[in-house]
Amino acid sequence: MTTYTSSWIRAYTNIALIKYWGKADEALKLPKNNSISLTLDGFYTDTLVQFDSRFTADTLTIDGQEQRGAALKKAKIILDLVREIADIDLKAKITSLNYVPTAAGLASSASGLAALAGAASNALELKLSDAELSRLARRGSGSASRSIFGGFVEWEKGDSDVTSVAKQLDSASWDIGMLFIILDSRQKAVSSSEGMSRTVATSVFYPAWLETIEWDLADMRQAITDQNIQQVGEIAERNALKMHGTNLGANPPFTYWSADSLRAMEQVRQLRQEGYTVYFTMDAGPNVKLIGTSQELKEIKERLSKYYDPAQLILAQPGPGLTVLPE
Ligand code: 2P0
Repeated sequence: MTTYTSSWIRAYTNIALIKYWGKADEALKLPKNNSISLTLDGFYTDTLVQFDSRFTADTLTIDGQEQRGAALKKAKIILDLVREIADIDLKAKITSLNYVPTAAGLASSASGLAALAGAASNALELKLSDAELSRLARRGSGSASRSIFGGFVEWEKGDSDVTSVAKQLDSASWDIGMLFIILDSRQKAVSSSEGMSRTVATSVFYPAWLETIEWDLADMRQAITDQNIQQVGEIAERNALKMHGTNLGANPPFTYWSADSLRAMEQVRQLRQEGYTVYFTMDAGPNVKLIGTSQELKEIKERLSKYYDPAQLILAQPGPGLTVLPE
């Protein structure tokens, strides 16, 4: 009988300030462009992986629910890779808990696949470096490569499985936070994978996205070095709008925006007119995420509470990278 002792591993979610939008290699999940994100403390996934010769199949339980289909298939990508590295063929039991506020509808794939990469590697005592863990997490979900690290993180697109990894840019130990406006928790009509592949294949605006991405990346790196929240916010907002613009140029065109998203964006512009240094970003869904200092975001949360339920407004601070939980 072969058993390994394993620990619970925690990974926090991240939000991109410069978006990952488009794959150069679908199977390896190599992106078309570098992306820059902020790892947050508010939302995370805890995962335990156990390999045991008594198991007859790989199993995955998320929040007590046994998963089959797409979630299990993604998890098996990571399991197969660690089995190959360790040169074993034991089956695994994955137990995962998502700490995302109820009905928040936030993608858990970044924290989920990063925690799985960490936990699977921990279970087999692989002693992978952070770069190797980032590479492993990437194979599950592109954005998960960034959740291995805390603070500001850049995922280098690279040109091979080995070189496409994330690294920390800055620990974000200065005053920057996010306020999530949760507008809809339903499953999105166009998944991010489908959205990005349709955009790469058909959008007349996609070449412009690639032509201008290096400027956004360089400007964002500088803004982070300068700890300039206004610059970080301005660049993140324009990059998000540009990403969403590429979707409108796809065939058939699509958008992740709802009427409520537009209203929230307008509220942010109004707050700026009143003197707040606040900006927004959006991902593959209708929720709007505000970027600002913790004090201003606290005031803004208060101000917006006349339009939204308390559960729709969630504050988050910069968070750490992959963490081994105590026994
Ligand atoms: C990002 N998004 O940079 C971008 C911006 C959504 C919008 O990464 O296909 O779940 O598993 O690599 O990582 C969401 O995509 O996609 C995402 P796959 P993933 O955060």
